[in-house]
Amino acid sequence: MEKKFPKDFIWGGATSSYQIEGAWNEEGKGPSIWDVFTMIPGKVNHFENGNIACDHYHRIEEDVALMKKIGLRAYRFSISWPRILPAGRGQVNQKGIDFYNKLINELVANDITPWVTLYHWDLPAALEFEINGWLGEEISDAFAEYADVCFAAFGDRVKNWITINESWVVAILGYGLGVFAPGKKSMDYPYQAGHNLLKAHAKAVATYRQKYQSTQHGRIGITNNCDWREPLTESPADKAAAERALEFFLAWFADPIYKGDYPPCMKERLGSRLPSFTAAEKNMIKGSSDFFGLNHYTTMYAADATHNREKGSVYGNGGLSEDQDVNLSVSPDWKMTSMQWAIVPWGCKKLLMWIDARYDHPEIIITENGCAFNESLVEGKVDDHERIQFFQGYLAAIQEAIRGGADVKGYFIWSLMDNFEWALGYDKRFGITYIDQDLTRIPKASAWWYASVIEQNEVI
Ligand code: PNW
Repeated sequence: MEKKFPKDFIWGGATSSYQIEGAWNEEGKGPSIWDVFTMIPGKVNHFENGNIACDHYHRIEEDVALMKKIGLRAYRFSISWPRILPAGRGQVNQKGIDFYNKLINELVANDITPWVTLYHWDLPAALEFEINGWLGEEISDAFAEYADVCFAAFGDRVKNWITINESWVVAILGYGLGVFAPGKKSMDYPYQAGHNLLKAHAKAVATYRQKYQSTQHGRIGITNNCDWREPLTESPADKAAAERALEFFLAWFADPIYKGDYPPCMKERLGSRLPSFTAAEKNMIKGSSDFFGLNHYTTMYAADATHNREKGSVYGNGGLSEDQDVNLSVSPDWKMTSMQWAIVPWGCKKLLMWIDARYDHPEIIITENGCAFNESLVEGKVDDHERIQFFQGYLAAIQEAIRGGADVKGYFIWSLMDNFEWALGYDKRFGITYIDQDLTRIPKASAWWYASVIEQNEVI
């Protein structure tokens, strides 16, 4: 069987600003909600934080050389909003602009295409205090102002823009379960935050299209995350539950962009708890993504919970499960990563086919996929056979989806390097580069395997 990926397939690695940069209070950077959140005892495992993280801020050359060495063709990173605008709006921090200019220039000089995310969760703390963060009416304009500064400063070299990373995580984990910054707990906030995230995305895209796209010739889109939900049984009730779970996860953010409004099942179940868009807003949001950015990690079974509602688990669950009437579970046969996320490559294929069908064959870029394993270091080498198996499985599943008709155009591994895994701290190692206590980077074996995939453009 033909095992090649398309010739122009994009192979990349991904990171985010707060997880790798460090330099949290250097050269004019303002505090972000993650700087503040990590100061609160009990929020992060071992009371860890991103103050130093991978020290990437001071190691641009070393890190880009590493990317080159392991064969990355594209690099997805995020810009720290409070590094550019320390108070969230108004005054620009030139040192912040200089830092990203240096990084982008280094990438371009090494033939690595930059893919830039504007928001990967490090909201300027000033905006949380002053305008209530993602719950505030003013936030979408503030985001568009920030995006405008970035397009003007970097758009001559950056041709691939992602507005927001994983609105679902921001809304559910940050405003529903309260396990991520800003740590709010509510049944209603997630839907309000989600509404503003969509408006912010659309305003930034409108700014790009009106002011920059015709001269800079780049693309702009959004990245959403979604696990696959497999019906637990063949019963119509469980099949409907799995579909509902996918709608509350992904269609929540993708339907407005591809169809112009929230999924009917969310409107029905949530009633007035789900904000509504004006006609002008619908127009602005519909068609506002040049590609379908997808982060995918795992799969769970979904069962109808209408008569036996269980509360979801706190981390990595299906969102506010009470609103969906879905019970989630895993099979004892599935192998788990150290996140306790099940390894189910066929779920990835099914999700890609679901997206292809529901959104009328969009161009899909997998902007994150990967696994955490706590491999040990033996004589300077990392034993990561489990990671290699993970990538073999998922890449083969992606090939099957492509053969099945899905238009998958790129794949970014999460992550380039071990980094600050949010509320779980540094124990969870997602990197294809192992970072030791002296912040030395050691490529894992899979990095070499991965490079050979890129080299040969095929899965072995
Ligand atoms: C993504 N969940 O986060 C993020 O984009 C990365 O910053 C992160 O390091 C990576 O995946 C691994 O966690 C997620 O609970 C965090 O379902 C939590 C969930 C999903 C994605």
